[in-house]
Amino acid sequence: MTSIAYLSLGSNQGEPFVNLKEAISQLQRTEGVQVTRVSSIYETDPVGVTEQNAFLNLAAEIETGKKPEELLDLCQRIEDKLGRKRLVRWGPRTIDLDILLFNADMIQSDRLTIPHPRMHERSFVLIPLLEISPDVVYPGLKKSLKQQQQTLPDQAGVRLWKKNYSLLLEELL
Ligand code: GSY
Repeated sequence: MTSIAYLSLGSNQGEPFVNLKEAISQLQRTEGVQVTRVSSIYETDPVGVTEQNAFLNLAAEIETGKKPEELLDLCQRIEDKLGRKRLVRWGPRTIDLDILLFNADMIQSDRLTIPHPRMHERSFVLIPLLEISPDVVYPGLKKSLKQQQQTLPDQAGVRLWKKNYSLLLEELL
């Protein structure tokens, strides 16, 4: 069965643009994964530990035959390959791949909580996500994600970094 999943990618160490590009490319090259949409790239103020470099963030939609835990394994393998060290919680990172949504499933296991438990509080996640899928549904939330995003106080911390640039097509649109 094919599932649709949404991922949030972020980087603020090394060469963030190169890291995002490489992560998308590795997803695309994985059997059983098709990257179907990639948002613009946004420069975003750090959330959590605020004394660190700004991030580059984007959202991606994939179609996959993998199960959620297999997708998590893949995301962690890509993070490891790109040199991510899990040192400081909320701290700087070479690359982060978070699973936001998996179909309209609600999943709670030792390793995985889907929908991502903090995604609806973060403009650096919601702005790119709503760009590629304006009507996407967050199961269990009473309002739309668009309405939710408009209430967030951190919107000014999310700025388009490369307008109309598609990492999926690797070209200007
Ligand atoms: O949760 C992902 C890593 N992360 C980020 C991020 O990707 N972007 C911004 N702006 N702040 C962040 N804080 C953490 S932790």
